[in-house]
Amino acid sequence: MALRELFRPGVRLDEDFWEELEATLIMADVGPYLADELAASAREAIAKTNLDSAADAHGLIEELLVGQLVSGSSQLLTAQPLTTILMVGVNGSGKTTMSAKLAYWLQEQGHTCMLAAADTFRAAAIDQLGIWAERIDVPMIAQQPGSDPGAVVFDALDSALARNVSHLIVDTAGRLHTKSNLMDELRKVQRIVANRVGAPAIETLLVIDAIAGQNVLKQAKIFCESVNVTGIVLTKLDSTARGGSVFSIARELELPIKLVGTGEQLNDMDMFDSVRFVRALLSETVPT
Ligand SMILES: Nc1nc2c(ncn2[C@@H]2O[C@H](COP(=O)(O)OP(=O)(O)OP(=O)(O)O)[C@@H](O)[C@H]2O)c(=O)[nH]1
Ligand SMILES: [Mg+2]
Repeated sequence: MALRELFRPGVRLDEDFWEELEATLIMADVGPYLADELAASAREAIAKTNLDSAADAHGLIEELLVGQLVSGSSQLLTAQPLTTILMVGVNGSGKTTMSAKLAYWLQEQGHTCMLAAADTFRAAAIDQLGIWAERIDVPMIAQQPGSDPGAVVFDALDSALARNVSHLIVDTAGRLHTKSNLMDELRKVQRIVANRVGAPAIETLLVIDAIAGQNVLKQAKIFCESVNVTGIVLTKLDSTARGGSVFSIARELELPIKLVGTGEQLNDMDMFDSVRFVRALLSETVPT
């Protein structure tokens, strides 16, 4: 059942309602523990009112869900003279695509960007970013496949500062959180940027695929333990009705969600808006 149906006119706030709310949240991938907690706290909040119809309680329950989601500001960092944005995450989560979308969006906002191809594992990865860079007319700094990502970033910082661009977006290789040597490499990249422009000028975005659901929490935690993650990017929201996993991730990690990806095209990106996100989740038809 979609949550929207739950709030249809005539539904009373009885035992069945609370059970259905919890079940529906679980189906939206909020996670059983959090679904139980959310339903219980909504019930408690509603008990303090004299509301007795689901339709009347809709707004309050929506507010409560939004409250659980918001952790810190969703605004992207702005630093002077240069903001460096590192895209990190497991393989295939959408880092390269989001790097391009973000550069495109920032340019539209009047900023100037540069891309750094720090995924040096595969020649195809450099080419993939290169094609985007050409399409959006953003300069890209790259080296040979197999070169040190730290060296690429070092070069890119030089170029970005010399050319006076406002944002350097660094696309890193997908890596499993269990590979400690690769996590060390990421730490090194972060250190190189920090040495050059200072740690507060780095936005490190953990890119998470919404389709992966609840499983990503563990990997997200390890990324956060390894590097200083400053925000979450949730991709592929167009492919799933189960974006609810973001509730538990945002809460557990105490990180703001900053951007969402909603498709494969350049325009398929939004700044995260918690109210809109919850509304979409509430109106989603979840398969039963
Ligand atoms: N539907 C949908 N597809 C997306 C979205 N973002 C990325 N993709 C697709 O997901 C696939 C992987 O995207 P990439 O950007 O290459 O992911 P990546 O994290 O850079 O992958 P690796 O570099 O291999 O770790 C591509 O086919 C993208 O077109 C999204 O928001 N929605
Ligand atoms: Mg990539």
